[in-house]
Amino acid sequence: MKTLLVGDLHLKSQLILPIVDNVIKDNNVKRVILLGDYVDFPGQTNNINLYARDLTFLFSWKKNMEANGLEVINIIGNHDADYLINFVSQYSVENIEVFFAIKEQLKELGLQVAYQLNDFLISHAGYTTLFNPEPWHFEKITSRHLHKLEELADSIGTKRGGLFETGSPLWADLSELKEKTNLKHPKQIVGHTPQKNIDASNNIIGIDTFSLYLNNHHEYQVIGNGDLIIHDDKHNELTVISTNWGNLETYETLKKLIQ
Ligand SMILES: [Mn+2]
Repeated sequence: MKTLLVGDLHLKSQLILPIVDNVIKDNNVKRVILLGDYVDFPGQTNNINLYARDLTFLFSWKKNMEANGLEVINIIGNHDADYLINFVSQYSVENIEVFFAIKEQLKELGLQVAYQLNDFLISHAGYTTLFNPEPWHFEKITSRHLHKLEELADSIGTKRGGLFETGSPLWADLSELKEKTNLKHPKQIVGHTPQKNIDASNNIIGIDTFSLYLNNHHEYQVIGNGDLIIHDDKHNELTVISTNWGNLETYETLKKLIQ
């Protein structure tokens, strides 16, 4: 059975999931794992229409996939966790009523901290020596997990401006994860740290290839090439799939979406 893994979406579901749809069809994918950070977009913290439209699109996409017999796993990212624990950060949506509406929408998605895919441990940012997977990490997050989720959301490593030696599975920078990999889990696939492309030759694989940044002229630029990765459990094999992310159409559609 084939599983497709997709990096951080950051309110670009409407742009990325149609690309994902094609890859699913072409490769007979039966399970999709989204690696978290569904919300927040640099420079768009006041764009409540973007939040509303994109989360609605993501939610109906998931329902549609499930209706067609596919399994969709939603990993939680640090941006999503802030909403669940009522922490309004500098990159959260600014309108407080919208903040709570987004929190409810995220809860509806059914988020979890980690997923075990054969011998690959999947999470938003990865398990370093300071963190071990706990049973609740593999369950859908409910209100009784929020206290523990808060601990993960507060554990930020020095590479991301925190005080911890490394970040939690919501926060670890890819360099922290590579330097201090939890040796009980040598093979991990993560998002969270923007990558130019996916390099599947390492045991620690970063797949955040859809992230954008604002350049000096206040224009959005892609960082990565939109690579996706498929796991086939027949031979426990990974295959990198390239996409047409970052072409002219990407930028044109993006302009329309953020209006
Ligand atoms: Mn992140």
